Amino acid sequence: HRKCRSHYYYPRTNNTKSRVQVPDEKVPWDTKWEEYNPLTYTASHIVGQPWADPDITDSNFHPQWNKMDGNINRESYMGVYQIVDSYPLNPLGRTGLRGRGVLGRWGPNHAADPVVTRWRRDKSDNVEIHQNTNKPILQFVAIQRRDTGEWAIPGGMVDPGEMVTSTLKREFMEEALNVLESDYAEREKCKATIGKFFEEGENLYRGYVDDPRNTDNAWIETVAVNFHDDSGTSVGAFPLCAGDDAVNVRWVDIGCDLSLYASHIDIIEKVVARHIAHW
Ligand code: RP5
Ligand code: MG
Ligand code: MG
Repeated sequence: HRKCRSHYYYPRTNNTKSRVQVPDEKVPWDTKWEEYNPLTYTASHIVGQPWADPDITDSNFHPQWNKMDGNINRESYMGVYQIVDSYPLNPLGRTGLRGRGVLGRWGPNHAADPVVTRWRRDKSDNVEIHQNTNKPILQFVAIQRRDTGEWAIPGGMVDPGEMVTSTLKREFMEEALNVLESDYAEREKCKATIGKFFEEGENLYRGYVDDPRNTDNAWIETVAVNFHDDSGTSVGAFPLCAGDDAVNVRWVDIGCDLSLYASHIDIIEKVVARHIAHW
């Protein structure tokens, strides 16, 4: 089985060269660490982007922390986050990097993760049972990320003012069905079928994602929702095609040995429990 993971996901570091390595015991802010003095880094390519905040010191920037700020959601599902010297603090603790890194928003950056599942079936269309656990094998639509090459849930950021339910559908269609490159007729046909399928979802998780892009002052939170095709005749029978920031897409058998991006495996573990499937 997977090595036991602390149920408390400490922010991980990604490009280690620019991050201070934070030992687990020093992650929580209330653990004293006088010498902690990480780099402050905000990627140049995000400055001025419509989806990015200005710098904290910008005189025109008056963010409303811990609430809806116009059509930007600056509330955290983890509770009220602290503001120290005008900077919002990552609710999980130290990440080894200050600033925004590659994230657009100071504080929470809201994402949505559609977990589309079906049962694995054999040639005679019977649901396959795993011999070790005697439980049915669940599959989910996974994409391979362009940035890290890791397999992941086809999630994406919630646009300002966008409903999470729309983000879930939009990101799935962009990354797993490549609608951005389909013609108008195909896109409308896809929206009709998918629209119906995405009407009924089950909330799996709302909260912090242990994403390698997280920093001390900017982090990703998500709403993960399961859309299950029990008969396998709806989206389960759709031709998948990777698009946008996904370079590959496929139905992946779910099991505890899966290695997935960020803390996605923990979201997948919740969908297993929901369907009493093999793990
Ligand atoms: C993860 O990053 C979220 O769980 C979601 O899957 C994804 C959103 O970021 P992009 O896919 O837009 O990079 O933390
Ligand atoms: Mg996307
Ligand atoms: Mg994405």
